[in-house]
Amino acid sequence: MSPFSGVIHLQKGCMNMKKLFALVLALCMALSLVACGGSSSSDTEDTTGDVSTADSVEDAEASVAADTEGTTSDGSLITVGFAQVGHESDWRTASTQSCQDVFTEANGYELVFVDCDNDSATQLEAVRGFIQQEVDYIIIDPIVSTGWDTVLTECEDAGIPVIVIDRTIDDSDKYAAWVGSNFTTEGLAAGEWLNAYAEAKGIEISGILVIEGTTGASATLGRTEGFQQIADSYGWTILDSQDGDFTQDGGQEVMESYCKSYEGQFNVVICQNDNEAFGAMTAMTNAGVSYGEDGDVTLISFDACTAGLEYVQQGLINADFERNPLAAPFVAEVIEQLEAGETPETEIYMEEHWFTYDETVSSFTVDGAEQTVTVVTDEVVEAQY
Ligand code: GZL
Repeated sequence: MSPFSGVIHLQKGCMNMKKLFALVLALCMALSLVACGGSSSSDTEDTTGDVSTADSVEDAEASVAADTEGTTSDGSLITVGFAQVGHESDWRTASTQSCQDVFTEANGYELVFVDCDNDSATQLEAVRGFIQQEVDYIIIDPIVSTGWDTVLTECEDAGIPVIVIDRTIDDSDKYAAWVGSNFTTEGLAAGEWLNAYAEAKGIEISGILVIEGTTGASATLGRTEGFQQIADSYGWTILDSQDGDFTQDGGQEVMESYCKSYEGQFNVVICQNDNEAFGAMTAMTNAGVSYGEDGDVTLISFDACTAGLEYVQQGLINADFERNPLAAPFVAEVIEQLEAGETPETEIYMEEHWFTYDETVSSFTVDGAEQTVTVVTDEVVEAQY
């Protein structure tokens, strides 16, 4: 049943035209009842096919300020449209699951989910579809960081608040809040850990190969920029940096090419997510290249999904830099604030950790800030997303 049949839900700051019209209608009816000396009906009347109205001005105003968790003041479900990047990695699966676990009917939500299959045109189409459906809120994890201002303006005109998670939108600020972490910091941390590790192990870094994430994704841009800064500061040579699209096949394909083109020239491989690292491990094994704690190549990854941490624990991935995918509870908090007429923080940062297989490097600094390292144990793997 459509959440709109028979109800108006009024949220300050996020009223679309249909709801605005209904509120005006309700207020006019209430005022006309008062003006005629008539009494407001004791219960709401369904005045048109698809809305019921408040009994009085006070009721109409009260419902705007209603502070409800997961449902609007009149108990209707809050509809949330989620345009997800795709299904390219373990991290993405956990991100999707987080939203599906939080935005349930039992919690007062109706989730309209679209897997955009890593296609930007599909993602823009999904957001426009949410506008047509007049959802209450839109969540976007943007595949790429540009090309957003036009559709976000359409959301704003429709009175539908947008909440961005994980990756960033860099060409528009027409959204209520962003929930995530700093990709550049992740790249800086990977570089500074590598320097501390190489010094502790007496490794002379000969050549570095990078398998990047999806071109244009802020995750790729930030991790690349951060690590490049450190490489430049220590005079390291990055032999090549190619797009592995955050997938296992992509990582394997790029690494197979690297093993041919740079045989014997590299002793560090940076994969911008775990699934790329899994593919790179297959390619290096097939090419007879050893990696990890006892290998010729130091292998660094990002995301720190459960499977990635299992390889860290085995010493096959030397270090894994986490990105927390469980953003949905933070988004629910933002929605509650908006429902209550409050203004959420525009940037909400999630905690993340750096993992390794042993205590060779127990701590290091990034821009002077002390960083701690978590050694992967069974308990750490068990607790991961
Ligand atoms: C990072 C996220 C990236 C992950 C990949 O926050 O956007 O996208 O690193 C995923 O696993 O594909």
